[in-house]
Amino acid sequence: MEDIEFSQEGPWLGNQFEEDEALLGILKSLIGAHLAFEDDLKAFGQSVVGEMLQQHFLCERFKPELVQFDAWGRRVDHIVMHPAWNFMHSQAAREGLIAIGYSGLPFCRVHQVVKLLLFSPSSGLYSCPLAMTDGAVHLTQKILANSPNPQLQDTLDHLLSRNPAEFWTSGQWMTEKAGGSDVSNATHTKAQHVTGDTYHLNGFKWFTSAVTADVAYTLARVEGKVTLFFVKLRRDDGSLNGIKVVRLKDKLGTRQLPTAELILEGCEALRMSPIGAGVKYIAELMNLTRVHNSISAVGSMRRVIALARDYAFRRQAFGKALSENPVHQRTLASVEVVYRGCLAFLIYVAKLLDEADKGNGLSKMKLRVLTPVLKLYTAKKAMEVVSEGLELIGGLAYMENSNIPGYLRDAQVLPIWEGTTNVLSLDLLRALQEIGSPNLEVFKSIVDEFATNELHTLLTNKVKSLTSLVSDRYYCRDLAFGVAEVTIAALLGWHADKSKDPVDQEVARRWLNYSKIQTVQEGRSFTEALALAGGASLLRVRF
Ligand code: UCC
Repeated sequence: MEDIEFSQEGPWLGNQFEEDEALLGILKSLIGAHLAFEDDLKAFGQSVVGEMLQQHFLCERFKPELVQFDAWGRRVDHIVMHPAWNFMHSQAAREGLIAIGYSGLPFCRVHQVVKLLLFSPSSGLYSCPLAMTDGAVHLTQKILANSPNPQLQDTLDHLLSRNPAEFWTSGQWMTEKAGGSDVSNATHTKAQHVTGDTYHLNGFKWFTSAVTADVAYTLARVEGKVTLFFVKLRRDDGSLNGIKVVRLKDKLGTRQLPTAELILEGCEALRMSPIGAGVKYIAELMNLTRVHNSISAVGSMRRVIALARDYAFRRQAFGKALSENPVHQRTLASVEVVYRGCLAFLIYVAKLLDEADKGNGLSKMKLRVLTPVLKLYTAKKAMEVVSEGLELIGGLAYMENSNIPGYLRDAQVLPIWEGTTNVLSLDLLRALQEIGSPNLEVFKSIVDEFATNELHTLLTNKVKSLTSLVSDRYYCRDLAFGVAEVTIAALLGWHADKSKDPVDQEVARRWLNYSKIQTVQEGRSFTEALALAGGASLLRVRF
């Protein structure tokens, strides 16, 4: 009878900003002791485990539906989204999840990235339209700086609005039936000139963020050359602008998203790049969505670790709580080290974004090379950490009604969309050429900036050994992983020196082991502190 009545207490989540010692620590090291936006992050850290979390579950539970025809046979191509999706839209606007990044205030990009990091695992994947919207704002600003355009300016105002009724999102349609990586060759959509910069697009877009966005950037051929276009999805009367929704995609994960195949038939569009410069222009947008991909990756790592850590205090096995079991502690500590490494990398890149936005040329160069590396590395690590996190919780985390499996399903897309690991490794080679750093000078400069004493010699030698991989595309993936791990080693070592926190010092040491940069003796006494930092959630919300 006792067995029948037993029920296991599930994990709880506390304030996702306040409970994350690692996040506050790295922020203080990288941007200074006084964070002007700390109060905003504290408040938001609580919001993401409140009603938002319940709405997040609903987004996954109630998938988008396509209604192609109305009762009278009229083609409508309406995509029905659950109200939880609209809730996320309102939250995104009110919380300024796009606007904050463009406020011009000191470290506004870091502020935005950390807010998105907190938002992502509670966002019902609204993080995806926000990623593209952020990329679109960045690209639109660049275009407007060279050629003023009232329609585009009005769009920019909407994309930056904090008013839910006026806030717009943007899509990014690059993939066609012939492929998603080799965009230049796979783009078959044709643009037919109408007048001025106005064209009509005809073609088939194979993976799109559907017609729930307000505007989109896309590619089409003019005189046979791939060119960038801007599309407003609906006409003033609300009808679709020469767009037919063929079907919604049936996917392994990201089921919350209305990913759709679209046929463009006379879709009115504005040309936004010189003829043939489409890929180069849209890369501006893509580079930012790649940073967002990393935000999602690091956010999902953090969420499953938070769940697994809290659960370790609630679950008894072999006569004691999991939190008292040494091998359980060590495994939790090992994923925490990977999370902290990826987090430090992400916050550093967010700081570079801030500096680059303010015109710092060196930061722009670093950002160019680090963006593909950050994206590919964190995406792969998200798979590793999220999977381990589920295992740490056990069989109940495999059950759909625990609301945990979605994190694993959704993590699998991270290494695929926005450029696969191989495509991004090749992009690293392209970027090294572009910025004139053929022998990894840029990574040597990062090591010089951050690594001190013996770590400096160790990492300099490591970069030297990686230099031999630059000339051979066959090894570009090893190169990308190598430079990611060196960058993280330098950042963690520097952070530990600065904070003087023995746990940070242990993380930096364990990173060397994890990345096989050097074999070091693990400080066993730190395992518990690393695994269980913060303990069970105090300001608790049932997950
Ligand atoms: O759209 C998608 C799904 C939407 C959902 C998004 C959610 C995001 C995250 C959310 C979190 C929840 S997925 C589709 C994404 N597609 C991709 O990412 C494409 C992947 N393929 C590549 O990145 C390839 O490397 C290509 C397309 C760039 C290769 O094209 P090309 O034409 O062969 O490239 P080229 O000839 O090497 O480059 C053309 C120009 C060059 O400049 P110029 O003309 O001056 O020589 C390059 O230097 O573009 C420049 N370029 C870049 N510039 C190419 N890539 C970049 C870059 N990354 N940054 C700057």
